[in-house]
Amino acid sequence: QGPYFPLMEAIIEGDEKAAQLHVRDLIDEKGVKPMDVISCGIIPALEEVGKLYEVGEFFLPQLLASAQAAQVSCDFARERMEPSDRGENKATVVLATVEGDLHDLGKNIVGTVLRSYGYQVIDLGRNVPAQKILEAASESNAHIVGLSALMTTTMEEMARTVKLLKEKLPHLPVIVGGASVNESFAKKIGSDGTAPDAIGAVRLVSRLTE
Ligand code: B1M
Repeated sequence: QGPYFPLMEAIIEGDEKAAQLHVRDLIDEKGVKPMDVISCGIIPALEEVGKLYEVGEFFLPQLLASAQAAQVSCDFARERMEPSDRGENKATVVLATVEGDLHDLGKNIVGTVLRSYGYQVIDLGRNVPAQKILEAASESNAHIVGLSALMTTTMEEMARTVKLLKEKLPHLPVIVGGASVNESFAKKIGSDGTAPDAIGAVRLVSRLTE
């Protein structure tokens, strides 16, 4: 039980409307910070959904419904966020989930938190070809690129994307993330680092763009 329980339950059940109502209640009525709603309510609910899927209790349609409820909840929380540092000239970050990968909930959370810290985020979406990421990074004069991938197959695509970016824009920092990305993989593929979560991503971006 606890204040986040109804929201988590709504996300796990894939009930978009109820999830949105609970997020509103937590933020507008109970005064909970939007960031806390994401890290203590939405992310743990998604972790639970992931476990249910892995043990075969949940199937794809339920996963999709939960993902949708989580996204709607996240969007609502983002609307309520106060940028902590708007006005400061913080770096431009190009974000993308690599080609072949449709998982974007984690990337979206990373984008939300970066924006709330005052970074300018150009989110290219999911299933984004390496060439398109390269073009966007160079046209926007990005200070850093962040790539996300969740599947074994798309981790290979992530490696190819990092390689292309490093060949064409050698001075541009590239960071990577996603459930199965770790420090040694990040290093092996020639990226500038990884972070296990959104706050870690903000710290890394801050360190690499100062
Ligand atoms: Co799929 N899926 N999925 N899925 N899905 C996984 C990844 C899987 C591990 C589940 C499993 O089978 N155990 C498995 C991959 C296995 C593998 O390759 N090793 C899998 C599979 C197989 C598939 C399909 C192939 C299923 C099918 O069709 N048979 C299919 C693939 C489609 C495709 O991509 N081509 C598929 C589809 C889907 C849905 C569409 C239903 C949905 C995604 C919806 C969406 O994203 N819009 C979905 C979901 C929800 C999951 C699980 C259950 C949860 C992922 C998630 O959103 N987690 C996942 C199982 C799991 O991870 N336990 C699974 C919550 C999210 C907040 O965490 O993304 O890790 P995460 O992001 C974190 C950190 O990793 C980090 O910060 C975030 C916030 O804390 N982070 C970064 C992420 N990006 C970062 C970037 C950074 C820094 C940090 O710097 C740039």
